[in-house]
Amino acid sequence: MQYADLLIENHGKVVVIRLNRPKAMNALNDNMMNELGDALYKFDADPSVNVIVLTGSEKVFAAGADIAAMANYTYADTYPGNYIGRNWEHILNVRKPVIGVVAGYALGGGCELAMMCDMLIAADSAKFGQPEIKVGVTPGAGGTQRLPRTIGKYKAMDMLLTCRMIDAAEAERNGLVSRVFPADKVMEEALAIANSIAGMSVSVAMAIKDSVNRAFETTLTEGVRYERRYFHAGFGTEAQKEGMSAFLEKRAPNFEGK
Ligand code: DAK
Repeated sequence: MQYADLLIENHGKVVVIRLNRPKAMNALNDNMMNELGDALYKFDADPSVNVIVLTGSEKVFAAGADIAAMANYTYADTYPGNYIGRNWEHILNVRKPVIGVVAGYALGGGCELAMMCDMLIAADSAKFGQPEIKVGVTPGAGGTQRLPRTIGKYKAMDMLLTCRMIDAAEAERNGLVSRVFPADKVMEEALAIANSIAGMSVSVAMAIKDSVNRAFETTLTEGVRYERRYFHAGFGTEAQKEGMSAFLEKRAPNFEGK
């Protein structure tokens, strides 16, 4: 599978998608976002893939939306043209786990894309920021919504209004990333984590992802009801029979195809 702005690597049941526009700091443009949507949908539908890793290079995850591409956009190009909405948010439709791995800069739209992943792992070189105000716009892909829900209102306001970047350690302290590794080890560690998830039942992983995401869209009572339906339905699956039998028989479970 060949893309102009992405690199694809297969690691067993894990596929790695790398954003790849090195000359423009992986700035996100229409072609890259169209390709990303295409790749994500293909791997989500591919039974040989259980987990998707989204990353950039060692230097940059993505330095935001492509400023050169959008500098001359008009209101008509963006609102009727559905800029962002038309191709940036395919990732939100992916049902398998998507792990974001950030090394170097994740700025503006790059930080927003990272926040659309299900889990974030960072290299100690990572820097997160929402500097849109400096180029005269508000964030347009969830920066004012996902950031405060993740790190809290006051930290988010600080980042959004002052353009201050936070490093990996601060991002971990504030719950934006779950784990930080030295830059030269981050992909190895991230692949180990992704492979451990890929060894579980893909359908259970998908149900957990769906339930956690539900928590951000509904009340606690409704969210727990939603979770409970998956839990009850789980007793009709091969994954539950295999997982619990394996525990009782003191052997490793085999969730292949379950
Ligand atoms: N877009 C286009 N090109 C970029 C870029 C970007 N976001 N970021 C970097 N580049 C390009 C640079 O122009 C430079 O190109 P050449 O001059 O070599 O041709 C090359 O990448 C290397 O960049 P630097 O020379 O600047 O490299 P440094 O290491 O010195 O600095 C940096 C790295 C990441 C700190 C710096 O490049 C930087 O500050 N970049 C801009 C970061 C930024 O402001 N990001 C936010 C972009 S605004 C909307 C919805 C969403 C959005 C907007 C509207 N609507 C619904 C309407 C989202 C907006 C954004 O994301």
